[in-house]
Amino acid sequence: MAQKVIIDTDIGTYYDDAFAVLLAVRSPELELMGVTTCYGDTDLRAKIARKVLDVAGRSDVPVFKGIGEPMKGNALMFGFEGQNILEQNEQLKYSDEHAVNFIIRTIMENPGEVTVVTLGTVSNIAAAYLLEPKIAQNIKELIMMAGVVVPIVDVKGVRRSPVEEYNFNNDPFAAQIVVNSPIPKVMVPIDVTLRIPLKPEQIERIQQSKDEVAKLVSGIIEVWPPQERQIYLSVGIPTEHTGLWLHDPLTVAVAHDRSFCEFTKLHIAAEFADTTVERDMVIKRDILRTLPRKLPPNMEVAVDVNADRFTEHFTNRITNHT
Ligand SMILES: [Ca+2]
Repeated sequence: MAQKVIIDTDIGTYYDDAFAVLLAVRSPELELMGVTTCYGDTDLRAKIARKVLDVAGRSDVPVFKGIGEPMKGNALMFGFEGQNILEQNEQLKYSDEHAVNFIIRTIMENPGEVTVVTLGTVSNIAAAYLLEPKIAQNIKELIMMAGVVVPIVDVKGVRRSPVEEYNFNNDPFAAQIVVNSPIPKVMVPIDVTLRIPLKPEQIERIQQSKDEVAKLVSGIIEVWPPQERQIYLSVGIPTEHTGLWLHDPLTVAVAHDRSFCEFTKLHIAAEFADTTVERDMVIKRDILRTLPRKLPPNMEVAVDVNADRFTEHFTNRITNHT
């Protein structure tokens, strides 16, 4: 039987959420029950998700708008926000039900069966847990693309991954609620997902495919690299490290096949720790870190990935090539 899954996403901030939703609809191992949106303009995100699902021939999968504002502070916005996905003045209708309500209702109606995959902030799942703590006993598991466990430093000593991870830090108090909750958790951190860029040959196969889903992915690939370069420049990461990383698709895939990654059980604390921000040479005290502790494990954490196997799996599914 296919694994029931809800995808909670900040689709539009980055290219790979759309890739992840498309991989999910191309995975017969998954039953996509709904897509919920988080972070910033969640109405726009719901429209992008609706469009992506419609193009993929999955108008039957409902989309729900969720929480855009973090519990404290403001949402930072950047990204391509639907370029080459949405057309001007397009009318796109999604569900009237709130994302948080949908998440609670779906978990409680299907006890032990629903996996929630978060690909952005964990604002919606934190709110769902506060409103109905019993979701912790009724969810199958929560799989989060979030956190950094072992920051990557390359042979030249240049740090290739941030120590502050974007999804948790865009709503850090929600992240603390979720990490400290009894919800069964799996974390796929960015130091693992930065090991899986699409290879040039795989990008070419997607771009040459006549498949509708592959064409949509190609359209996104067309607009993304120049923007990614801008983002890297703005945060002080060397631009030679830009790539088409598959952060969110990998997180979706482990919902049905854990063997794409190597997992270990760890205790991960979500704490505001003094952090040196190298580009500014300042110490910041408001960065949420995900720090391993010598305590009883509170989650499963991906520590490695079979990059060749996963990038091939993604390319084959997107081009409908089995
Ligand atoms: Ca995302």
